[in-house]
Amino acid sequence: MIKGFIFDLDGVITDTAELHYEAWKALADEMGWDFDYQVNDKLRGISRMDSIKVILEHNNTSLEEDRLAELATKKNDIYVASLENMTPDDYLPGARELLTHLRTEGYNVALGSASKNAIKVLAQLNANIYFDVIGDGNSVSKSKPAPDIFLYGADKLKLQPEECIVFEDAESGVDAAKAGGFHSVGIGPEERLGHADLRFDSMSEATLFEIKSHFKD
Ligand code: B16
Ligand code: MG
Repeated sequence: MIKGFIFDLDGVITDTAELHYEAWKALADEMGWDFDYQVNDKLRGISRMDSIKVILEHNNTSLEEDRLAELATKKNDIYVASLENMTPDDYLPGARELLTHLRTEGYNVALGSASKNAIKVLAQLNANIYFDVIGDGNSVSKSKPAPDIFLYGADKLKLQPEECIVFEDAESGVDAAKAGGFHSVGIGPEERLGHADLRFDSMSEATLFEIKSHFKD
């Protein structure tokens, strides 16, 4: 029986991919690195330090770990400054409706994000009220596709993985959900999320009615 939901943040509740893109792009331009939307898409769901390594690999470059951390911090400063403009109008269409419905129906809800800025994003959206548990980039050390962040959420909700549905927009996120024994809902295209148990092109299609009928709750 489904008792809980665990939501990824970026790409499911709100679309920060563009803000991440702009911040990485500013850093890349300064460093003379090639960086485009295709590379940005590979960074979905993966940690900040793993992201900068993907960008360097794309540029056939390598740097010392300390320098990498310094540059990742620089990118983060740009990203965090851009979050100041985020408001409660910046939910992805359908996300707030689903979260509200889950609250009124009494489901347990956790956040399972790789972002170390999740608390800030939730505050900008005024979204804390929808979550019983916050799991973010500071909660576990192994990032997606390891299942740790979702196992953390389920444990705090006092639920078994098979009692929870994970919502994800990243390939690595659905991999993580599967590795942990969770049900999965993918938000995005078939090419990226065809391996999810259920997939919607966007959150506006992900109604509780659709979800319940699929998972026969
Ligand atoms: P930060 P999610 C992820 O969040 C993003 O999808 C990913 O692009 C980003 O690199 C990662 O958070 C780390 O973010 O630099 O803010 O710690 O999709 O897992 O909610
Ligand atoms: Mg995401």
